[in-house]
Amino acid sequence: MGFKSRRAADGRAPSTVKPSARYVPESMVLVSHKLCPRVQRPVIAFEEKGLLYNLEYIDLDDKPDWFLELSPLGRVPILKTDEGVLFNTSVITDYLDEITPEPLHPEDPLERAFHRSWIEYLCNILRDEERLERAADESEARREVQVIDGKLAHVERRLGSETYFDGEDFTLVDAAAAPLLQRLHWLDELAPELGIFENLPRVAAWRHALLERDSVQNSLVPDARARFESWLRQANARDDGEPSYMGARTLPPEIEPPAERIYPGAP
Ligand SMILES: N[C@@H](CCC(=O)N[C@@H](CS)C(=O)NCC(=O)O)C(=O)O
Repeated sequence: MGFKSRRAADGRAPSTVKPSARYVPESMVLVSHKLCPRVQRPVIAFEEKGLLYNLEYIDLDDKPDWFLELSPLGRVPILKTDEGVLFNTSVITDYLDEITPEPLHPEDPLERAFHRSWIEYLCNILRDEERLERAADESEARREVQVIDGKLAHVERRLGSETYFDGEDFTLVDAAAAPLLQRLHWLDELAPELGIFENLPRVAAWRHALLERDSVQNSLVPDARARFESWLRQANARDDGEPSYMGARTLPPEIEPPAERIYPGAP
């Protein structure tokens, strides 16, 4: 562990978001896994606000005893505080948004509730995306894409022609969509024949706007793409030990990043 800033030892790019060096309480530590899409949401919020934060990674294959003691669900992310542990991504992100300046949630309670509804909706699609990662063959992959397409069609109808979910200002809905759209973007590059974004022009444009954003780029470890592809190649991506459809589409690099399992998430 240790104090991590945007210029952290893990090599993430220096942020150009905001110059102010403000801190969340130093005793607060966000605990996660290097490829966890869920932890990206609070990290993106920190980055957007130009805050420095503590981030600690654990190995989900070998969960430390202290983590199992702290985390009732045994899942990341958790936020350690002096007074206890928070253990749900939405709860953690909302709390951090509330205790720091420049809220990324709308002020109006009903608007805020609309945003929270869409955040939950988008987060649940991560589970479909994870199924697509593990699809055995092209027909299974196409079925998963159909499910994702059907769900994102609702988002497509909700999006306007502006840059972000709710106009030109970045909100926590954008922070929630970014990890999902990042992974779908990687999968789209690996398997363009599946046409993941084909029927979703607004979602596709939103994806590009989000992936270009500094805060989103800084929410990934530098070798995230290589780690993701390594995960896709792992035999344990599927129960029968065969590489998944997506895994077979990756080109093994000469030096593999350390193999780490990613565990299917849950809402
Ligand atoms: N609803 C939870 C889901 C968390 C979750 O599924 N985390 C995954 C990593 S992204 C995890 O810890 N999996 C390990 C396991 O289930 O053992 C949240 O949003 O915080």
